[in-house]
Amino acid sequence: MDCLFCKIVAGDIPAKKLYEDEHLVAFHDISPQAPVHFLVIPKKHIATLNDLAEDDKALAGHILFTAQRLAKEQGCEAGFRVVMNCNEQGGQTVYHIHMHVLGQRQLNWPPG
Ligand code: DGP
Repeated sequence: MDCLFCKIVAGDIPAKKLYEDEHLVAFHDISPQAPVHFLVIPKKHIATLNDLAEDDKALAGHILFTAQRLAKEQGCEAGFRVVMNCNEQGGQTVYHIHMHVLGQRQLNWPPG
């Protein structure tokens, strides 16, 4: 198992977890880009958004609704952003899908 986020799922690498259930884990990003910046990841290893399958529809929805709920819990009523980077040109650096949730500052558009 040579995947950083699989190691976080397994508890082999520590992370500041916000939430965990049978299917996913949410934890604070190690390099926060906003006062609130956490990641929601499936426990199942899926390398990129392109590898998400039809069978993963419920899991994808669960990730999105967990992001929504945790953003509220983190005080992001004024707004927040979710981001999933895909592959090199999309800015992906860890090849285990993750939804970034950023908030508690004004976010601008377009992103870099
Ligand atoms: P991306 O560039 O979309 O693949 O984002 C990967 C994110 O993962 C990046 O914002 C930094 C974060 N990250 C990388 N290594 C670790 C780690 O060991 N622990 C935590 N909590 N976050 C990490």
